[in-house]
Amino acid sequence: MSFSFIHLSDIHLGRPFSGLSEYSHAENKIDIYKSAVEKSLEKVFNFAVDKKVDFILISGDTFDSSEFDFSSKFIFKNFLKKLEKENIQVFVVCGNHDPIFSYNKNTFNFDENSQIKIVGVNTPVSVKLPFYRKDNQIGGYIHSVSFKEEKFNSDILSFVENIEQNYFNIALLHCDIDATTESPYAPCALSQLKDMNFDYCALGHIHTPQQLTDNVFYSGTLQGRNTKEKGEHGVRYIKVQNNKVVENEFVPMDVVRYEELEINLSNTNEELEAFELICEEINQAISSQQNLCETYLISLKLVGCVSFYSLINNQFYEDIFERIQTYSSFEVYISQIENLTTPRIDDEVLKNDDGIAGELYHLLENEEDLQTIYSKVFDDVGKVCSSTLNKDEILYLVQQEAKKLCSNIYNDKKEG
Ligand SMILES: [Mn+2]
Repeated sequence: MSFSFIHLSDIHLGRPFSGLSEYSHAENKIDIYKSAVEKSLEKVFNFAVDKKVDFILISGDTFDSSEFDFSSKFIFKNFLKKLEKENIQVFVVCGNHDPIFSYNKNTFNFDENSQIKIVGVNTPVSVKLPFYRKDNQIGGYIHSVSFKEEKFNSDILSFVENIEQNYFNIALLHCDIDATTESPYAPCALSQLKDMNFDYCALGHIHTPQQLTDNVFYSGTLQGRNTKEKGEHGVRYIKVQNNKVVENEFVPMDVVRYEELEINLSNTNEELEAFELICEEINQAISSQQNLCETYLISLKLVGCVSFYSLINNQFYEDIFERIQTYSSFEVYISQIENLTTPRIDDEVLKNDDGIAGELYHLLENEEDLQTIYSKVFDDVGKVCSSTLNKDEILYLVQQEAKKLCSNIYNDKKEG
């Protein structure tokens, strides 16, 4: 007999998007962010119906704060009611952001006979709850525990009951596995969790999707909300046949995705070229993704030694923020730009420099000296690496690179 379920976590309803620079046009796209989490939940709902899953597990931190705002309450209740209508059971555990007291305080409750179980709210605090397959037979048990307050630092496993033999057993926990932090939330040793022989462990608390063992997973936050939560976010989909997991996959559900990109501008000669390169690299980075997202928030790091250094200023950023949308084939916004470029120094200045930069520059200018160095070093290198470039081409590239090095040495000296 088979059944399937979805594991998601850390929805953090009510949490704002952050990591957007002050002049970022992305900041004005409030409507995108406002609806992002609601839209990802809609995706989860459609996926659940499409896959005809038997139940959904939510591993804590559904709400960002113990003060549930009206809209967050509405979104989540609506999501649960829709699932109830589809006869899909939901098991929710409380997290450190939404401990038991917050559900009671905000009168967010369900009848104890409801298909929706919020552990510790309409069930006892520590539970072994049966879940039902579509044929109304018990498919297995969900072992879970919620805590009353935001802080809890005793071993969580001492509250978890042993597995039911001959059934599929799931641990649904909001916890810190093998945490090294000073005050971890609900600490849990991975080795001990493994010893309890659960068939699947649906964990929450860590926002990056992670697989810890064959059957221990953090599904990660449903929708990234800051630069640290970059890359794909979504849920895990699990299908079980005869008490064995036959499908276990990560399914992206995010509608806004943070990405980080480092772009080297060294080979561009003017700002327009730099702008074109930035657009090109962004498009390339996105189009190479296996699972595309609706909207991207890119954090750019610009590096390299450039001749138009003084032109990389606020106006340049504004132009990128404004025009990126037109030049990109995707819905892209720049969340922030970090400028780590260095200025390319004028040949005249280097020629007259009496330091190492000047010395190196003169060496490069002297074709004979360079040929000598080249013969000494690169002939040997040439023997071991088969390059399609000829000697002159390599020499030219070395010269170009070395001139950038001159600029960097000159800049370093000035800073020092
Ligand atoms: Mn969380």
